[in-house]
Amino acid sequence: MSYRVLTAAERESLADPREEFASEVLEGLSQTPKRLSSRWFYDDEGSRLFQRIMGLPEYYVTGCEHQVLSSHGAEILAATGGKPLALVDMGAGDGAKTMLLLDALEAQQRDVRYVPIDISEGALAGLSARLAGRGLRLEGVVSEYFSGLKWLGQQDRQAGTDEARLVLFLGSNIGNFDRPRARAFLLRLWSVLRHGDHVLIGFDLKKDIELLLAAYNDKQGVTAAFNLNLLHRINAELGGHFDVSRFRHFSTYNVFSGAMESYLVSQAEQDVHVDALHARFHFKAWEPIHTEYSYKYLPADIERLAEEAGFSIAGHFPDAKGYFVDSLWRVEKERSPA
Ligand code: AVJ
Repeated sequence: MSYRVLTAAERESLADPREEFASEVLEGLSQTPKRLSSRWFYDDEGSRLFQRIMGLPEYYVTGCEHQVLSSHGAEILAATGGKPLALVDMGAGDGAKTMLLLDALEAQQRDVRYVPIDISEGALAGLSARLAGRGLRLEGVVSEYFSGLKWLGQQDRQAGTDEARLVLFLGSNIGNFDRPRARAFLLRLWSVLRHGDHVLIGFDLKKDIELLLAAYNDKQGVTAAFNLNLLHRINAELGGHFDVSRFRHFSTYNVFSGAMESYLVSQAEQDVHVDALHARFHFKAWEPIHTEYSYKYLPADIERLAEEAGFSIAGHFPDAKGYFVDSLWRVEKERSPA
């Protein structure tokens, strides 16, 4: 018998994102109930649609966080100490919110290195173009979040730097995880950070259900287009034959789990072939595909999550209406996570 161990480079070259999309679509549409993960929303068109969502009058999330960072940005940064800072951005998007923190940093004259991490090289190129001319040390990393963070850790150990780190996970992106997944994600974050580092996490709070329903069912139908774009993406990338007009967006609040849940509902009985998967999927009339969770939090939920993942809370920064909070957590290494 002989065997061969693949090198890291060989393994890397085999991890094809399109194949991952294909296998997740095959798996998700073969199950009952059918599901597709919200992580596939963000192709070029999906990212454009999400930019439009952030500008919608009903989608309060972005405006609230904008207000928090412009009024408390300086306070948040000051709470992370006085050492040179590595500002690590997971999911920077167009960088508009980061810009608010960078403005505050400039005023504090603190030495800063801005490290956005994104799997899309295009996204990082756009970001660095927008931030050019700010006289900022920008060192973007094209990778998955945790590979990027590990790389940063290695780099620090080799160079012996003693920067404080502030990791940003803004915009309620954590809401896409259910509680166990959120906990696992935060524990992983804790494990790659050092004692005394900080994370700033955006949580959307529980609130009047009418406001939630309006935010995920906007009048202009942008959120519907964003959700339906998943089917266009399957058509474009996997040779799918979805007639998108025969599906509708449906988003509702689950009072038991505390999450907005989004679905694509087949409005008729139909079969859909996806060429690249060599598979045909049957839809009963009014059968749903689950596509997204957006979990909403109580302040007490946030505190418990921090505790369970090994962080202490350095500050809660809510918007004026109390719809949203950016929560600043400090990594505690001397006590083990609960
Ligand atoms: C980007 C995950 C924060 O859940 O509110 C917006 C995505 N979906 N409208 C959210 C989204 C529908 C958004 N996050």
